[in-house]
Amino acid sequence: MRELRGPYNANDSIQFSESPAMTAAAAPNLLSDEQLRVYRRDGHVTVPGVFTPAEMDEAAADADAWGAEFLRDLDPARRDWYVDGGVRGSTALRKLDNPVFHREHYRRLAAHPRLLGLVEHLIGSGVSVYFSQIFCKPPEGGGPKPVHQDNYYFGPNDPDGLVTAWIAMDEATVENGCLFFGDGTNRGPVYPHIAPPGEPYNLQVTPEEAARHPMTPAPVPRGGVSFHHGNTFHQSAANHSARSRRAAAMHYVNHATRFVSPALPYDDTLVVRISEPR
Ligand SMILES: O=C(O)CCC(=O)C(=O)O
Repeated sequence: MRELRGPYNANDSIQFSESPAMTAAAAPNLLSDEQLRVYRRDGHVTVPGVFTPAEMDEAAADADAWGAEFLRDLDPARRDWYVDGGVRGSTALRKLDNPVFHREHYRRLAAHPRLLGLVEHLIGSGVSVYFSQIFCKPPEGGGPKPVHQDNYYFGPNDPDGLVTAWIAMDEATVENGCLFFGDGTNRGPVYPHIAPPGEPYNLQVTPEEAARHPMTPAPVPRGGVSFHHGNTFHQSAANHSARSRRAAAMHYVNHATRFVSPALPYDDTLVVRISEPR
């Protein structure tokens, strides 16, 4: 899959400048001991209030504007990858790839000190966003994402060197398709994945393996961030509500971690360096 080149240049240093909307929330820069314990035990932890409602308004507006442009210019050969097949009566995007590379707004979000502190607490200081995605999960049919492990998709050399920060731009509930996690699967192996015919992007663990692991819902308030380990089983249901469930997933790695055996092609020239080791 060819990527559009974005505006990011690896020599750019990311300067975080606070816009008026980026000042209000409390600053949970570090996880508490309890949050860290939960992450290590369950493979995921939810931190509310990382971003303000105004920050989420700006991020969602940027995603919507980019999405409209992207859909207008979308090559028909790539529609299956990006258009949500579950939504009837209109054309809605399922996802957008690499917002951190392509969009200045998401680059600033990825480097925001309130988020960065939490990420570095989990994987160490000095991090990059190797890949990022906006999951649109549109109302009235936004499709499900079956049970999978990010480390199968990414194949990192160090399974603990990657964490996904999933930012809730809308409140994510069971009704509109929040994530569900297999608690403790972070401490198990990465399992083989399969993809349905014609859906190479839809890698998932086998139904037999999925059935062995109970999945628990993890609702996230708007502006909260759900962090998950790359081995943790997760999935989301379809959105049959009237509300959208937009989320930005940023896949951070520390600087010792590379995607060495990825299941899909990831272009490492699109990696965005966010911070230096201290
Ligand atoms: O947002 C979703 O529904 C799927 C998210 C996901 O799979 C991820 O962030 O790794």
